[in-house]
Amino acid sequence: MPKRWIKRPIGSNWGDFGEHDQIGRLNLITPERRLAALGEVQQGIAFSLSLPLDIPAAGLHPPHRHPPQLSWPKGQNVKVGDIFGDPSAIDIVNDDLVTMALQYSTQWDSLAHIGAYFDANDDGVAEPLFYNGYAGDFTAHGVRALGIENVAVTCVQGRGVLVDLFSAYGTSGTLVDYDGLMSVFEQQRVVVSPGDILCLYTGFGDALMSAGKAPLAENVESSYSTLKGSDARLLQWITDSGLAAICADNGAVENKPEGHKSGTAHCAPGGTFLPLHQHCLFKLGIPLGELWYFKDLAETLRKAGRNRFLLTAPPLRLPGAVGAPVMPVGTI
Ligand code: UVW
Repeated sequence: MPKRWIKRPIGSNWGDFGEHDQIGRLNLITPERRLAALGEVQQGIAFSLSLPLDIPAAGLHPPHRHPPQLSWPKGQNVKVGDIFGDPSAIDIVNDDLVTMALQYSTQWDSLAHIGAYFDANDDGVAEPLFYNGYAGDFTAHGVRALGIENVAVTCVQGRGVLVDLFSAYGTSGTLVDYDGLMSVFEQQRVVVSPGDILCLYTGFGDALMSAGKAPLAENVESSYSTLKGSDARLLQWITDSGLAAICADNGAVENKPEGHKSGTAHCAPGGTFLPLHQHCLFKLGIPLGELWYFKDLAETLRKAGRNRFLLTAPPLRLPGAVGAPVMPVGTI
């Protein structure tokens, strides 16, 4: 079989975890690091870090990302006797069906979510590629490589490190660059080690939860902090830190470009709209979690003067999907 690439993107780790690797930096969550993460459990208290999957309400996503719609194709409270054949049976059954955009609410982006045009075979023509040089090939059953099932079987269980950007930046709409993140690390005595999962509590998840089913007010999203994806020092720190994954309670971890909703946005230097997505998903194989919910965990950790916990967050093991809902659990 010919090699998928002979030239890799500058700053990428393609091939470092093996020619056929499909889980990227999740490889860094070793048994030893998982055991260390278990050592963070001191009180036996568990927190759901998921929004209800029908939140956010309308207004955040483009129309193709639609909320869950439940239906009951066989009807409701169906007599089992009508299916199995003996009408004297007392049993009643309900089954349901859901259609939803897999990246509507609390989710992981797989490494097949964002790719880039890159000339990996060095023939002078850029081809559309994803992490480790995989092509975005689809079959009738979904994407051929890098699907979310690869993330699911790792179990995504390791040490979560929560950074409380909400305490630091509130609703000032700060774009957090390298210096901004490091100053919060210093204030909150945050240390990120290889294999850790960085969890960014911005407060936007709380706003979504409070809004419930009401449409979001116009500028709510931009009043919470996000990482400044175009900051080269921040991206270099992500490379150097060895973190395994990043998740946030906002819609994209990094800032989306102005005008993205109206289709009038301009891309950042380097030709990308989402530099942090490029850096993490495409170059380094770092999955991104979005629209998580950290309020209760964050308040408890803050009171206890802690920021580390055991995180267990496997996405749905849905073969061929490029993203999937997740029900993350934080245990302290
Ligand atoms: C895009 O909006 C393109 O991606 P994400 O949902 O990961 O922010």
